[in-house]
Amino acid sequence: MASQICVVIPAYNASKTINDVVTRVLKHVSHVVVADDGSTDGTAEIARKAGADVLTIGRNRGKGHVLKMLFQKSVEDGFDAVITIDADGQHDPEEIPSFIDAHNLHPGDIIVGSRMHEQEKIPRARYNSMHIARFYISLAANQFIDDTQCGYRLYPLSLLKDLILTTEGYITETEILIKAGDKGTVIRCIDSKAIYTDNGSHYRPVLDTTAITGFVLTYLIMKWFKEGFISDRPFTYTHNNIMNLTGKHKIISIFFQAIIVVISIPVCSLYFIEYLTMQNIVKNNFASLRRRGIKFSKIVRASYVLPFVLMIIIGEKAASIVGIEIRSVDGFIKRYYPDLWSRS
Ligand SMILES: Nc1nc2c(ncn2[C@@H]2O[C@H](COP(=O)(O)OP(=O)(O)O)[C@@H](O)[C@H]2O)c(=O)[nH]1
Ligand SMILES: [Mg+2]
Repeated sequence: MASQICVVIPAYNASKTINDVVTRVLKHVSHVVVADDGSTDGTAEIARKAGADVLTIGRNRGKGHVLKMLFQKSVEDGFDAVITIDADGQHDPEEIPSFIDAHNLHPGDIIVGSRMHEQEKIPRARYNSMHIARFYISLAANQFIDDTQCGYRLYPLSLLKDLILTTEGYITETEILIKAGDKGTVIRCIDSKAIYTDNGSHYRPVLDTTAITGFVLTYLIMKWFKEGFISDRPFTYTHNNIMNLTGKHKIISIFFQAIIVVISIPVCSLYFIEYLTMQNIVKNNFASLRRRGIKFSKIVRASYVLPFVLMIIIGEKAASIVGIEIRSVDGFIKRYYPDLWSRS
């Protein structure tokens, strides 16, 4: 029997676009749920009129929180899989059949829309950060994921039910990729159009990027520790891992991640020594890298280069303020944050 699939849309102050998105989505699936948590522009009412089922949450809780509520509702409503699509028109609903086709061929996989093939349409700063993000997130998820930041995805609900998700806001979608990938789930990318409009973003570049970076770095450091000493395979996710335990309390979690980020560079050097010298003693160390032929030196190099990349970006910004356009960082990023799976 074919999977029952619904579309869920987190929407926050999306009154300009939500009618069009819901109407176009309804051409492809019969059930659409929009979750609105405190929009002040009539988003919920417009979505309802367009034919969506609307979940109203009193105050603003962020994209991740709302997504988790949508997943829960979809499970209760008896669906097998959900497609998530943004409310601001950045994804083309005409691509829904491609997601469903990919799901029918690979029902256990997460299907992610990738916009990386349309680099010229993506704002340069965004593309560069997506490039660096996928380098680290792919390592944590045990596979190359072309676009780790796209919100247009299909998730099998049986898989989501089996993950403990502790984050909120914009981190949750990264958390799902990492935890699912580190459990052995295949994350499959299909081409998706890159649409950048001026409908406004709620993403806070410094705050949200810092939060995602903290989560990913902490996960990686814990994963490589575990690979050496506890697990006997490259997949290390377990329900009672330290990220899930600390994640139950926001303050503890922030504190824990802050400490790990501060010590991450010296830890990376210690890991490199362990990688080079202790394979015979710590038998399974860096299993996820060794089995793929990925050299730890490339990860060390990328991590040491990161502060310089940030400095170049700041320098380029300063130069552009006085009218000088420099684009030196793009090549740098391509070189130091490659796809380790296909090129190693
Ligand atoms: N319900 C809800 N949706 C949100 C919230 N923040 C973002 N979204 C939705 O998540 C999607 C992506 O958010 P956006 O701010 O456009 O992020 P960007 O595309 O990464 O810049 C859009 O559909 C937003 O309406 C939120 O706090 N609550
Ligand atoms: Mg957007």
